[in-house]
Formats: sequence, C-alpha cells, structure tokens
Amino acid sequence: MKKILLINGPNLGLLGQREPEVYGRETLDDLVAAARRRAAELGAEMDSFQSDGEGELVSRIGQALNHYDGIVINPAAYTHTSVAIRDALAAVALPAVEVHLSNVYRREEFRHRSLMAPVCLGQICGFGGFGYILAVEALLHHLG
Ligand code: CA2
Repeated sequence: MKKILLINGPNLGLLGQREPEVYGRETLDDLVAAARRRAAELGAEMDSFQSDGEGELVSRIGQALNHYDGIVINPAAYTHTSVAIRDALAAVALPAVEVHLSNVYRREEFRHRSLMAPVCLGQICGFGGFGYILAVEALLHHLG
C-alpha cells in the first residue's frame, strides 16, 4: 500500500477561524480528513503534520525518507522564503506536490515566487480545500 505524507506550514492551524474570504470556512482538520478519505478510496494511507516552525518542517521532511512514497505540501508563507525547506525536499527526493488554498498569482507579487516549485512535480492553487484532494490524486496518479 502506498503511503503519503501531507505537510502544512505556519498559520494553517488557524483555518476556518480567520480570513474565510481568502482561505474558506473549513478547518485544517476538515481538509486533512477529506484528503485522507480520498487517499483511502485510492488505496493509499496518509499521515498528516502541521507546524508553524521552519526547523520542524525541515526535520519532518528529512524523516520522510524510507517511510513515505511521496509528499503533499502546503508550506504556507515559507513557500516564498525558505531555502531550508526547499533543500529538504530536494535532499529526500521524494515525489512532492505543492498545494495552496488561494490563487497566489492573483495576490501580492511576493506570493508569485515559489522556492518549492522547482523541486516539486507540480503545483495546485486557487481551488480552496478541494486542491488538497486534487493534490492527493495527482501524487497517487504519479506513483501509479
Ligand atoms: O494559499 C495558501 O494556501 C497559502 O499557502 C497560505 C499562506 C500564504 O502565506 C501563502 O502565500 C499562500 C498563509 C496561510 C495562513 O493561513 C491562515 C489561515 C487562517 C487565517 C489566517 C491565515
């Protein structure tokens, strides 16, 4: 059975409580549950991890090697700044799908650049929580 890891970065634990016009009304637990259900329907197992800390995210990615077949990641604000998270993804070299709730390209210019994109299979953004399901499907399709 394929095993995938869903990683969420800083402030995503606040989902559903603030800025619903940007990020929707679902909580992170709702999004994780829906993504896990889809993974199970497709015959895969999914673990989930959220942290506000760059170092913790880097460590968890590092530990993923030999435990997971692939990663779905919303690095949140670190998408635009973190060489450390990008290097961790490159180092483990697991297939990874980058996902964002909002359409980052319709927002401020600083969100238009992703340091993660070059080390990911692809990016899904702008579809809210449904993007997490699309990301799981894309990763599992890639894994075959
Ligand atoms: O659209 C996304 O998924 C983002 O990764 C969300 C990040 C943002 O920095 C990226 O540019 C795009 C921010 C996550 C903050 O989450 C909040 C949730 C509820 C209330 C406030 C912030």
